[in-house]
Amino acid sequence: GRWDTIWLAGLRDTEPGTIFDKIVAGEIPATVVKEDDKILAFKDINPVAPAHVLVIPKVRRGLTRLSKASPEHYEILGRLMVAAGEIARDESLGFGNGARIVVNDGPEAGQEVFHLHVHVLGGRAFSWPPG
Ligand code: IU
Repeated sequence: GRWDTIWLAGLRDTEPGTIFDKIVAGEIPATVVKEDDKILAFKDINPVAPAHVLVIPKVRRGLTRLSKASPEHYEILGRLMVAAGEIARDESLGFGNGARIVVNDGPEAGQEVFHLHVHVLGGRAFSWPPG
């Protein structure tokens, strides 16, 4: 089925897929706000800001976390960042007055889902340094 197709597309991954593969496959519903052939952006199910969108590569291809990135990922990383920037200025999603754009890399940094994702947070002020 479609799940197997997506699983096989990530052949170089040695780690199992995550719930984000099922969101990409449409097997778990998500509020999609942006999509193209390579990336998917959807509202976080447990938002920590009035506007909270996740941007992910549709196929993980080794990017369990950002620190796995290498030059083979230049294109997808560019697409993720451009999409994050477009979302960060989308007033219809509650953005437009500054955003916090975050990648949590690893458990110590709070990463829970091991399929690279960019958090785009907005609709409130953010402190620095982050918690
Ligand atoms: P983290 O950086 O790995 O901690 O971020 C994972 C995010 O994925 C977190 O904000 C969750 O609320 C979010 N999420 C989701 O939107 N839908 C899901 O089904 C699951 C997690 I599981």
